[in-house]
Amino acid sequence: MDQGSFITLEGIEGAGKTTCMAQLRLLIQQAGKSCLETREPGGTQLGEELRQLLLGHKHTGMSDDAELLLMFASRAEHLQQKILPALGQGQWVLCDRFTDATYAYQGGGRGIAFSRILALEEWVQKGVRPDLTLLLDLSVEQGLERAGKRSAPDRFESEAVEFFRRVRQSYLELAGNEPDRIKVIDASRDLDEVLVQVTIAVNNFLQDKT
Ligand code: T5A
Repeated sequence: MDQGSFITLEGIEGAGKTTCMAQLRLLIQQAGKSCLETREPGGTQLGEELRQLLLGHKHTGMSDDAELLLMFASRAEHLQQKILPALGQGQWVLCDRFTDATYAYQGGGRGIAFSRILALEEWVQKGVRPDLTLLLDLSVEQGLERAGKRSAPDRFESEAVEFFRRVRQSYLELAGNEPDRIKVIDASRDLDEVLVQVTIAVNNFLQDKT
């Protein structure tokens, strides 16, 4: 049986992850692979309920540690119920955000020590990490403008611009540390050009796999 791969999309708000997911799925399917499309926080019934708590405005003053632990609670369930079974069956898993988002938002954005996040990552993921991550990078101003046109701000989108600058910076540092896994896509371009970059990165990955 073909071995599946785990691909994630990352970036600040409005970077175009949802828009690029469709292209990603198309490329993987055209390569003859069966795939599972999912997202974090969420992806399972429990995860989607946690997502509502995390993104909604009911718990605006939630502590940073509670937020971090809820992200990993959602991830633990997601791995056990969906991601690991799919990979085990040779499926390709395409996930809108994963643990890089935790380093960027809870680490860079909120200021939680990376060592704490690493401890949770090791505990919950037991070595499972994405094989390829596409980081859609653009300025905070452009991202928030795009996100603002799409819908009313959620709990994260209500943060100050400085928060997102730290998130973006953290993402770029993660990419700098792992250039083989994390491919930076210039998401400030027109959609057509962004999709070309996504296609090149995915095709290179598919070629390396075979
Ligand atoms: N979070 C998540 C954490 O804090 N820690 C974690 O561990 C995890 C997993 C999740 C939130 O949770 C946080 C981060 C997030 O704040 P989300 O809904 O997954 O929320 O993430 P968002 O970033 O809010 O998702 P968005 O839908 O806002 O952004 P996307 O998906 O990146 O952007 P998209 O594709 O919806 O595009 C936004 C708009 O821009 C247009 C689209 O048509 C759309 O209208 N657009 C473009 N316009 C012009 N040119 C382009 N190239 C365009 N690309 C897209």
